[in-house]
Amino acid sequence: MNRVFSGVQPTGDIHIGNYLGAIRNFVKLQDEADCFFCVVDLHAVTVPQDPKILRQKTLEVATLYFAVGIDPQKSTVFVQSAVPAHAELAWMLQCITYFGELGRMTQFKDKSGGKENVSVGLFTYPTLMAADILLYQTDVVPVGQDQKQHLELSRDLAQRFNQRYGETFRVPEPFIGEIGAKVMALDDPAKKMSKSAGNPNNRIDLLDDARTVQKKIARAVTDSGSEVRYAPEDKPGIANLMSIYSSLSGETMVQIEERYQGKGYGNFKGDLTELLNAELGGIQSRYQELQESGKVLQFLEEGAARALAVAERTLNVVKERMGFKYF
Ligand code: AQP
Repeated sequence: MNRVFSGVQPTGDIHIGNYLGAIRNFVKLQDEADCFFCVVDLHAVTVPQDPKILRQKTLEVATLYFAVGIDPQKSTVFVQSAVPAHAELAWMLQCITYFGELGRMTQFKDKSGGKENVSVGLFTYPTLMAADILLYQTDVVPVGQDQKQHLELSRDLAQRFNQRYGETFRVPEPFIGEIGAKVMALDDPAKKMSKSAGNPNNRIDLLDDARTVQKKIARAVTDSGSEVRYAPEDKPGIANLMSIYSSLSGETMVQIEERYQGKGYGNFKGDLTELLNAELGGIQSRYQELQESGKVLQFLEEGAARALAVAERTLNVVKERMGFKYF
C-alpha cells in the first residue's frame, strides 16, 4: 500500500484553494493508501504568531480535516510539534541542503519581499517540509501547484542523502490534481488565493457563512464583457471562477460555457454561490458537531502516537547512517 503524507499550515483561515487544491484529495486518497495528514504548526512560526491564536487555529485546521471527511480510523492525523523527529531530521537535512537551492525558492522570495529582517526559519522552511515527508517514507504527496518546487527539493534531498549515506529514504512523488490545483485570488486573479493575504475578499473561507460567500462572489473581479468563456489569458477572473465551478460540479469548461451561453455573469455567479454554499454547508455542520463532541483532541493524541512510532523508525536509521548512534 502506498504511503501518503501532506500538511496544512495553521496560519489563517482555510480557504477553498487549500480545499480544492489539496485537502479534498486527502479524502479520496485515504481509501487507497496509508495516509498521514499533519497540521504543520512548526511551519507557521516562520512568521510571527500569537501563541493563543496559533493553538486555536491548529485545532481549527484539525477539526476541518475531520469535517471534510478525513476519517481518524483510516488516516493518521496529528500536529507536527507533537512529533519531535520532524525538527530533528530537519536539522540533519539542512546540513546537506545548499544555500543556493533555498535562495531559488519562489515562495521565499514572495514572502520575504526582499526584506532582511525575516526569520531564518522562513528561509529553511522547505527543508523542514522535506523532513516531514521523508520521515514517513512517503510515496505520494498531494499538494497544490504552489508547493511543486518545494517537493522537488524534497526529492533532491532524499536522493542526495541516499547517495551519501546509503539507501534510507523513499523518493516521493507529487500528486497535483488537474482542476483546482491553483485557485487564484478573487480580488486579483494574477495572484493565488492565500490565507495570509490582507484582504479577506481575496478568498472564500471554508467557515464563511452563506451571506459572506454571496457577497464575496458578487464582488469577485471579472473582466470586461459578459460572456462566460474559459480564456485564462484574456479573461483570468472569469476563468478562475469557472475552475472553481468545475471543481465543485464536475462539469467541463465546455459544458459550463454551453450552460451560460447568452446568460451573462450575474446568472453564473448566482449558481456558483449556490454550489459553494451547498459544499461549505455540509462541512460546517460536521465542523459544528465535531466541536460539540469534544473528540478532536483525542483523535490528535492517537494520531500523534501512531505518527511518532513510524517517524522514530526512520530517524533511528538516519542516526545510525550519520554516525549518531552510541547505545
Ligand atoms: N490558491 C491555492 N490553490 C490551490 N491549492 C492551494 N494551496 C494553497 N493555496 C492554494 C495548497 O493548500 C495546501 C496547504 O497550504 P499551506 O498551508 O501549506 O500554505 P500555502 O501553500 O502557503 O497556502 P496559503 O493559503 O497561501 O497560506 P499562507 O498564506 O499562510 O502561505 C498546500 O498543499 C498548498 O499547495
